[in-house]
Amino acid sequence: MSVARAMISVTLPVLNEQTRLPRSLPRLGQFLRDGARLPFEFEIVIADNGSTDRTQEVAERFCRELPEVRVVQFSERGRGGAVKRAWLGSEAEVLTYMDVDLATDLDAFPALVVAVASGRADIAIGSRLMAGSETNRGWRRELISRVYVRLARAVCRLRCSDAQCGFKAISRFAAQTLLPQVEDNGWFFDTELLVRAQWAGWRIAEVPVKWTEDRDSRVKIFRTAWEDVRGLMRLRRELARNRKAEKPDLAGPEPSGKKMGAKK
Ligand SMILES: Nc1nc2c(ncn2[C@@H]2O[C@H](COP(=O)(O)OP(=O)(O)O)[C@@H](O)[C@H]2O)c(=O)[nH]1
Ligand SMILES: [Mg+2]
Repeated sequence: MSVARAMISVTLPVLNEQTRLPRSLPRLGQFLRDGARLPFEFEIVIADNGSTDRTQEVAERFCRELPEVRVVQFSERGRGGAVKRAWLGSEAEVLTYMDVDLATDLDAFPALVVAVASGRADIAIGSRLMAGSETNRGWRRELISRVYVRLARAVCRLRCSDAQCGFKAISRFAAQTLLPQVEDNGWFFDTELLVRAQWAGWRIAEVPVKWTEDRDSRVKIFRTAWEDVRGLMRLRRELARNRKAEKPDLAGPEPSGKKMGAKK
């Protein structure tokens, strides 16, 4: 396989995004074609589960007009489930997703992809809470985000500085191994993916991002926080059971170290 033909996939999970999708998708397409300076082909996958507005119509129009755009549609709600479905259905070597509001500045995207494509990491995540990040958001979400990540670190031994930023990349091999183990299909999906990846020894790289809050949000903050806490406790119990049984946490990766585009 030649480097020039390697493919990255960018999933845009969407729920009732008839307004934000037409603003963001052309910008993203332009960036991937001209701005990103990545030597890879790309596809954009719009993953829509459960929209009740005109999102489907908008997505299908983009799909007809732009050859690099695909749409996947299904009924169960949840951002995690949408990302999982889109990633498992893609042939690309590097699978990424980002929120459709483009709250994370696209400037960080090449670093995210290169971390995985080069073989340096199996997963790369945008972080709003590490040195070099710039975050512009209200105090309430800032506080919740900081408290949550501390909790995840204490309860589940997470070592990342930010779990929930909607800006992530994963190798196809890691995705195919890890995704079937991830039970959550909602907002906790991201944390569960990272926790399971760390338990099993996959390598995670963090990339600092510029992040600007878009106040148009699908998140129901208290319900989501409660579901996140329940998710952490579920993983905690699993960790305790595994320790008691003296099992290795989960099957880890075969160290591949293979770079994307390397000859097979
Ligand atoms: N496919 C899908 N996408 C969702 C769902 N819920 C939220 N999203 C998408 O997830 C992304 C982040 O949502 P947003 O409301 O901006 O979250 P916030 O930035 O954390 O407030 C957006 O692209 C949403 O359209 C869902 O149930 N299914
Ligand atoms: Mg948002």
